[in-house]
Amino acid sequence: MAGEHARSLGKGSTAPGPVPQGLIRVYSMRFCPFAERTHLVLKAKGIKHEIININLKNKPDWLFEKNPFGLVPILETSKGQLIYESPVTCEYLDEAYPGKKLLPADPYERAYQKMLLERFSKILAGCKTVFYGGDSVSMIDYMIWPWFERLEFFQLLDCLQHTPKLRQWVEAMKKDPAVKATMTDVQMLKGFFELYAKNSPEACDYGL
Ligand SMILES: N[C@@H](CCC(=O)N[C@@H](CS)C(=O)NCC(=O)O)C(=O)O
Repeated sequence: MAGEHARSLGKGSTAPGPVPQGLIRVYSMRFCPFAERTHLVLKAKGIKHEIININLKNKPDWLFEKNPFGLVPILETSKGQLIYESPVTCEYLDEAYPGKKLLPADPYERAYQKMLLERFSKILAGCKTVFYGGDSVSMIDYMIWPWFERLEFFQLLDCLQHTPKLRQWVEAMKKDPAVKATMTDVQMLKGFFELYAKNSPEACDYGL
C-alpha cells in the first residue's frame, strides 16, 4: 500500500493507520508537481518517509479529513499532525528536521525567497547567481523546479534557447541528487496526461 510505486488509494479504500514512530507520511500522486516539491525536500534532507499515493480521479472520502481542500501533497506525522499546501509542507520539513537548511536563516533572505515564489512566473530573468537563492541549491529552486522539469513534455524547451542563465540553472538543477531522484520520464508524463485528460481513474497509476 505504501511506497513510491504503490498503486493509489481511491474511493472505498480504508484510511491508512497511524504513522509509525520515526517516519513521516506523505500523501501524494506520482505525477503531481506540487507533491514533487515535498519529495524534493524529503530527498534533499534525507528524511525517512513513507508514501501513500492517492487516486485524484476517484478520491477516497477520508482524504478530506486529512486536507479539507482534498488536494495532495499532505504530510502526516506519527503524532497525527496534518500539514498541507506544498510550500507549507516544505517549510515544515525544513524546520522540523535537522541537516542542511534549505531556507536561509536571515529573515529578509527568507522573506525574499517567499516573495520570489509568489512572483514565480515572472522571475526568470532577474537572477545573478547560478541558483535562485545563491550559489547553492535552496528552497526556492526546489519550489519552482517541477514546472521546469515539465518543459520538454509541454514542448517548451525552446524557451531556454534565448535565456542562457535559465539554461545554466536547468543544467545545474539536473545534477542535484534530490532532483535526479525525483525526475519523471517524459513518456510517463505523456501517458499520465492522456489518461488524466480523459478523466480515467487509471491515470494516477499509469505505468505501474
Ligand atoms: N496549492 C496546492 C495545490 C495542490 C494541487 O493542486 N494538487 C493537485 C495534484 S497536482 C490535486 O491534488 N488535485 C486534485 C484536485 O484538483 O481535485 C499546493 O501547493 O499544495
